[in-house]
Amino acid sequence: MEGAAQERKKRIILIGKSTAGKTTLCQCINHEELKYHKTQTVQVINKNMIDTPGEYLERTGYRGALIVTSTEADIIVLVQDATEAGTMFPPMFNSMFAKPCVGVVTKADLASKEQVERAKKYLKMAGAGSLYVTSAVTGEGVDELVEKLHLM
Ligand SMILES: Nc1nc2c(ncn2[C@@H]2O[C@H](COP(=O)(O)OP(=O)(O)OP(=O)(O)O)[C@@H](O)[C@H]2O)c(=O)[nH]1
Ligand SMILES: [Mg+2]
Repeated sequence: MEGAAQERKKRIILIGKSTAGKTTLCQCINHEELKYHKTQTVQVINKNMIDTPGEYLERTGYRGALIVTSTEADIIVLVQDATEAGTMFPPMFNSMFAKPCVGVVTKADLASKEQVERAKKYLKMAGAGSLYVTSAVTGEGVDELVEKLHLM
């Protein structure tokens, strides 16, 4: 896509704690090799995905940076690792942004049904509307996410 069509593509911002799987999800969406590297700073990927470091969520002092960075996005994507007991998202976290907010559960390949349900519950409490259950390893749920969020 070029020009105007490119500009019409939605832009998402991925928010979630460290190792939640934000960068890996971007790699999977882009059909890249899954390669672990810690995200140190905000990265715009493929012009339509804003990848953030987990610290932006984990450290309350970074909340301002998160809000400012999110102004560049159309949709807020909250990323929750299914294998993680607990969440960094406070209740109604979505209200910080005043933008549509969706939830993505990652690492479904490693998780039990109960763990996936728990992750969905955390995302709902955080204020996510639509929920997507994904695995970057098996590709589960990723095409649906790309299609529904108009990422390609
Ligand atoms: N099995 C499995 N592993 C995953 C999946 N997604 C991510 N991982 C692994 O989880 C680890 C952390 O993933 P990242 O994508 O780097 O996490 P991140 O959210 O970008 O973390 P920060 O950059 O620190 O904020 C890596 O070792 C990934 O390989 C998944 O769907 N399945
Ligand atoms: Mg990362």
